[in-house]
Amino acid sequence: MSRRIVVLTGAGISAESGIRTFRAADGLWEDHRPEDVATPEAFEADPALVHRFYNARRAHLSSDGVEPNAAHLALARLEQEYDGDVLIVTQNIDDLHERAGSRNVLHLHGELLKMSCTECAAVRDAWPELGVDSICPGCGVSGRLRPHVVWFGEMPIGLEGILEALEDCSVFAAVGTSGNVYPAAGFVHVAAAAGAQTVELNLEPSEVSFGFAEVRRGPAASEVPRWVDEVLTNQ
Ligand code: BJW
Repeated sequence: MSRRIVVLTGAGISAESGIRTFRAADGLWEDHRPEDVATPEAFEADPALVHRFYNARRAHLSSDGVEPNAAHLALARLEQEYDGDVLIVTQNIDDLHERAGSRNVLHLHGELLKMSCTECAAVRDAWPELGVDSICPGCGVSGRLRPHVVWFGEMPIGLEGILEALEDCSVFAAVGTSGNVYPAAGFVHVAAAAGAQTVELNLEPSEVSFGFAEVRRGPAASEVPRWVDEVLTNQ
């Protein structure tokens, strides 16, 4: 088996950086019903609302005080110091792993700082504000730009490569994800079936905790550095 660690991250890893999770009582979707903003149908029905939601999140991500926390930094250190491969598969659309120094990062659900064009399919860095009249700089068509994110019913990004990595990893860790959303929630089963050690790091039990050989409870900014230290010490 390869010396490969796959780390799946979710909204919980960015909570201590000041980015709200989705499903907490005070979460992002407290103010917005998921079906109002996180489906292609919602975007078609009310693109202005969906653009406002993502424009606000983009502005927040770029605001002072939103920085990688100790969990992001520890995963970057893991990639630098582990004698093997480290792949971060994040469901998060923020760029905090990259800002922490991680290089091998796949954004399963897209990236907030990118936009795509439904006319010409080009993906580019997003402007701070997108709107219903925005014009694609590639094809020149108006009203076809959208946030480069994966909504319910859409195909996650990079799934084939992720499944290959899961089928050939020695360790699988999931950090700060509730296990509500597939296919990510099923990754632990793929890794476990392939013989990987599995560990969940989360403040609370997730919907798929039962699938992990080990669970560690606590805030990511404390638990992840502790786990990374152990992995590097025992490698
Ligand atoms: C802390 C912490 C701290 C807090 N420290 N921890 C029935 C069965 C199986 C699948 C389906 C089904 N019915 C429908 C589906 C498919 C559907 C799905 O899963 N639906 C469910 C509702 C059941 N999935 C899809 O449609 C996906 N596509 C798809 O399936 O394509 C077809 C296909 C794929 C593969 C094979 C064949 C076909 C697409 C899903 C797209 C999800 N998109 C979103 C929005 C992205 C853009 C945006 O950000 O706005 O992605 S939804 C939202 O949920 C977002 C997140 O990435 C995702 C996961 O949320 P996450 O990260 O887990 O956050 P929370 O808030 O739920 O949890 C936070 C956790 O952190 C909690 O556990 C806390 O305890 C913890 N925490 N503070 C540590 N300090």
